[in-house]
Amino acid sequence: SRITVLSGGMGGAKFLQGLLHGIRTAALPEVAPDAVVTVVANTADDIWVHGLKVCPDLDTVMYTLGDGIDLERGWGRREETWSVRTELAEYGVEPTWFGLGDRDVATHLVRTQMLEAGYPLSQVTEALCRRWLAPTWGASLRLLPMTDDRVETHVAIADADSPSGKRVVHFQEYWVRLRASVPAETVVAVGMGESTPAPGVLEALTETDLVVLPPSNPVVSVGTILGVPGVREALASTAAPVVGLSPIIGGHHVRGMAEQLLSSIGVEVSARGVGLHYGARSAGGVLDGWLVDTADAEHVDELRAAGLAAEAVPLWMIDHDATAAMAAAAVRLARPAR
Ligand code: GDP
Ligand code: FO1
Ligand code: CA
Repeated sequence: SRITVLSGGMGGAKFLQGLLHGIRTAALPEVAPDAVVTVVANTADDIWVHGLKVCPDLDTVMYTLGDGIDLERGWGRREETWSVRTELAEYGVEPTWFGLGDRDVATHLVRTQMLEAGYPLSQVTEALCRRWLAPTWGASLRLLPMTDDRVETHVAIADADSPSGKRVVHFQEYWVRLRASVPAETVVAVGMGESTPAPGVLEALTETDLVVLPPSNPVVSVGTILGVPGVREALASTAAPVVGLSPIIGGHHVRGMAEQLLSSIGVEVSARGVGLHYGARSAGGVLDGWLVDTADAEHVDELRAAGLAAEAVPLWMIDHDATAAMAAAAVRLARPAR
């Protein structure tokens, strides 16, 4: 079996942990233990800081599945030290609000050196994953950036001092410095229109047995992957079923800033709103099936009426078994009722 997952950072990584656990423990109906999982990760969170290219979602997936993640923070390395960050702050070098751990800096140095030597991001990622994923997962797990081109999410916020009344900040500043505490007037992925899918991405969508949209941020994680020219068309045409899981439970995100971003693009902050936003493939959208939490069971009929196979199951990723059960529900939803 081949399964392709479109992922952001923490939410996608947590889902992947459960999916891989489910595969390994044969907890997924009719999914062979030697199934191959391909992750297509969002790269629009990427930021150049202190001359280094930082790829938060790629690194969160890589560190999480390579068991190097700091589980508390949900990003960066565990057993981290912050000497470089402190020294940079001593020099008064901005941005001081974006913390780079010492161990994490090594990843960015390797990535930046390879990029500057001319290697595309997909080959850089493959090289980093030889350390982080290959020993544990071998050929059963592949991590691909959505594109090798530079795409960055930027957010327009109100700014009384600006003639236009607005100011644009990088997504990382909006989230890390501002904690999404002000409305996102406009969310734009700079460079998206000129980007092309990274090598292997379209094949991962069309030559697979199942595509999963995990409970990642629908706007700045899954939305940006869908925004890469060619991706939506591949999803519309793939023979594989496409199933998603709601990152919104009971009208709220579990963590992060999906509420603010969904509101800024005019999508209702609910399991129903996100499901209808992705839309049924039969109606020009990208989904065949959509899982909502039991708290949102009342939406199931409406989602079905919109052409989606829909079920309400527990969607709290409290541990690997719970997440594996979510993955099993997605697999079951993808299979036409026998
Ligand atoms: P990020 O790039 O680090 O923000 O991570 P993702 O975009 O992959 O995932 C963020 C999303 O994960 C948020 O919108 C959360 O609501 C969602 N999320 C986190 N934990 C859970 C969970 O246990 N269950 C569900 N359904 N969603 C979750
Ligand atoms: N998140 C924070 O809240 N504060 C930080 O200082 C911070 C630094 C950082 C450095 C590298 C990296 O890969 C991620 C980092 N993040 C930090 C998390 C990052 O903003 C998120 O992982 C995603 O970009 C949000 O989707
Ligand atoms: Ca992210």
